[in-house]
Amino acid sequence: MTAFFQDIPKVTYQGPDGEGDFIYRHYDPDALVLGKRMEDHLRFSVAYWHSFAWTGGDPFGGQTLERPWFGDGMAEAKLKADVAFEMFDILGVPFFCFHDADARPEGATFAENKRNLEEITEYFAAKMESSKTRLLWGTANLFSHRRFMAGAATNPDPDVFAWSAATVKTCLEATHRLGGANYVLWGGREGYETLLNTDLKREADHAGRFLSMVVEHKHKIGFQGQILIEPKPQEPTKHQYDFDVATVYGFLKRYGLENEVKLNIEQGHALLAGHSFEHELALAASLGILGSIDMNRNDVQSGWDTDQFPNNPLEATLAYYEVLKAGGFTQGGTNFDAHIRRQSLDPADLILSHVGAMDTCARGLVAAAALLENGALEEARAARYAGWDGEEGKALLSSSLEAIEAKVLAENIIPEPRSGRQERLENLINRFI
Ligand code: XLS
Ligand code: NI
Ligand code: NI
Repeated sequence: MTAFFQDIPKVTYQGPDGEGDFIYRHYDPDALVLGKRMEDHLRFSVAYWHSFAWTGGDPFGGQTLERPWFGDGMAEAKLKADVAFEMFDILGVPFFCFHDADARPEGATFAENKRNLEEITEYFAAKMESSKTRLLWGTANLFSHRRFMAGAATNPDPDVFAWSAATVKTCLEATHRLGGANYVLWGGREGYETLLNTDLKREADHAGRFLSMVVEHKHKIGFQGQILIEPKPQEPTKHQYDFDVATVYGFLKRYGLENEVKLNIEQGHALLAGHSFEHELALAASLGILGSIDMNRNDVQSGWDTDQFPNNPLEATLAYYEVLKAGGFTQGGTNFDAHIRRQSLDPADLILSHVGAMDTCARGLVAAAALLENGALEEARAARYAGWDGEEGKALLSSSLEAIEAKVLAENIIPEPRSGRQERLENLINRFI
């Protein structure tokens, strides 16, 4: 045991009337929701980067957090892993996620990075033997180092493409070694700062080829996890190519990858794209590409990805309603790609941020399940389209403009507008929160 979380007890479910801070009031892993354990529905995951690698910096000031594992060496990387697995155990979370750069020291060469990653991967593997926590997904950080400032797969310099492809190979293999359920690609610098120096067609073709190579390698090594793209519209680049669900679907179709790649959808990114989270989830589900979620919210007043822990049960309800309606997670899960605030210095803050978020999501899941079981929302939706279920409605879709014109004239069709009943449905949702 390290000394970092000393005096912090293991967090367990005590129910809504339990006493104290370090308890779950709603997250009861074994409780059955729609016949499935809550833990198996939500599949919570801790994000290694925000919880253990973030220093508290923002654009106006540097480090505020001081951690005994901050440093460049392998010893620090291992201490970080020790503390991380202690936190997974305190929280009882079933999963974690990491980027190569969060977990291993940065080397001077690619070979050194590869060796460092392999060493830390073995260290993780040893820890996982005595931990219940599994790997939800691994990923490569192809955006922080200055070599990636003009992109990774879409960089104008073939050497950066090569470095990036080689790096993704090592990260996919590390994920495979650790039994990861998914592999994520978030295109942190895949976009542009100015169109004036950018060849859109070439960059898209390179990104398409890059992703195809990832899929080819997945099959070559027998990785069974899902390959996931994480959309985001802007930040850090002015325009990011993986803008939103619709854009990524178009990209996957263009390069013939729509049956190979699914999406990891983040609440905050949806808002940056001018959508709601539930819109992005519903659209991905309707396209058959809903893979996993990053459940971190943005502040509505800020124009950037603040990555806060979720604390709004209504938002969580609407999100899990879409997830449940789509059949729930199979390989995906709920990753907290969220970080504590700049002033949250204490080890306890790190634990309590997750506790609150997990309780919020649990409330959302339970409400969503009850809403789905109640059926009134789906009944209302079905009733709204009922005209299409009859023979006449169906015949219309296999008709022609000419035949339809004749029909409208012959039957003197005059459409009668009907209420969308939005307020009734909003009130209905509120009854389940
Ligand atoms: C950044 C992204 C990032 C990905 C993983 O905004 O959310 O954290 O989830 O690279
Ligand atoms: Ni994000
Ligand atoms: Ni994310």
